[in-house]
Amino acid sequence: MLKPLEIIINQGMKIGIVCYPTFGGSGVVATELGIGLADKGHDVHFITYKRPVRLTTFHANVFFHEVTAMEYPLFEYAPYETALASKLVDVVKFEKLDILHVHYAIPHAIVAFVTKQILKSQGLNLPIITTLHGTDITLVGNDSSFAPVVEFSINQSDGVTAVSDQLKEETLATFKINKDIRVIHNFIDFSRFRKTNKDHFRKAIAPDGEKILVHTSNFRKVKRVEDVIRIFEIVSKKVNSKLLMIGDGPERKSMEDLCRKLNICDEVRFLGKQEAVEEILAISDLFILPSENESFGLAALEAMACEVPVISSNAGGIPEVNIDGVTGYMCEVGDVDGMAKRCIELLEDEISLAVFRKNAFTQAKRFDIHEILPQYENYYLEIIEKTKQHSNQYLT
Ligand code: GMT
Repeated sequence: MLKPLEIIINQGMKIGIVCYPTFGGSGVVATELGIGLADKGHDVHFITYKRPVRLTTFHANVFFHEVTAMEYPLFEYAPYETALASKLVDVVKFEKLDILHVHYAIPHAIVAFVTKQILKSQGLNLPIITTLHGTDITLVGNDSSFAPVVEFSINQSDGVTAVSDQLKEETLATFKINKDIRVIHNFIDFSRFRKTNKDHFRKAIAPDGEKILVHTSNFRKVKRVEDVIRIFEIVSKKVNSKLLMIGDGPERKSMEDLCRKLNICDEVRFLGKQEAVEEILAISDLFILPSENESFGLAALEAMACEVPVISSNAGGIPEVNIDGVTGYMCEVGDVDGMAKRCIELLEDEISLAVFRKNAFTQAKRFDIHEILPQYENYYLEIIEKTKQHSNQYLT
């Protein structure tokens, strides 16, 4: 089944990608990666329960296979994992995939392992790669209801990547891992995320020349959205400003209530989920990310690519993206006063703000998709080759 490497290199790879199709960072990274690989001539097959939200345009090399788990009165929850594994077996065999890349360990890594075992019983050897994104290791993955499966399935993957050095270290500290973990940082597509002139839009949001602060997230506890509001409340007393809140999630309602209580509703706009985040970033002056934990902070990188400096916590992998005193500022988690003070400092000093804007862009360039994509391609080839050698060992 495994083709010679020269043929794969010449013809392009046939890659299966499994991810969450939602607005979450892991799904966004997986989708952008797949599109980027398809642009380079590989065939990319997305296998998931819904068309990924960022997969908006037609691409000749991109295929989407929808997974549907059959409903049956006996099932309180439709068994998605079983349906996904069955779909994967079918797609791998029919489309002759060279490799399967799953994003977010739960439940995708164990489903990939099961798929591999089924194919093995039919004489096929499928290389599988798992990319760890963050909460699949930290908040969720280390919970005792998931941990044994997460550890086992990571160890059973032929290749494992993490989106930051810090996430790799955290994985090694949390689980007994006998696999080498390759760090391949998240990336950004500058053809989409760049500063464009949206002055008309800026005038609509901030007609009196107010500064614009912005936050994007899934509004979960881990994002500490309340800190964003409290930071803004302090800032708005000193600097004429507006706050744009992008995204949706469990904390949104209570945050809207908090804005009412603080009497800042006229200054804060909740925009909900947005497809064209880059248009809002293009008119923003500062990005706020006070997260409790963040393996990387893709939202911060998207802001920096649009020349928006970041005021953040120093949690997890954020320091690998935001450089304190250069591309923005970092404070301890929960240091609302500290973050507000840094916001005011920058917003009141046009010259520094302009320098930080340029620095943010320069730092974002390090994560240009064109730099990171070849790292994935090379890693795929390395794992395909290793898997082949491994199966030859058993055949001889
Ligand atoms: O936020 C999550 O619960 C999971 C995940 C997601 O799908 O949004 O986010 C993680 O993956 C992103 C992409 O690799 C990273 O940029 C985020 O930092 C990371 N979130 C956390 O670690 C909380």
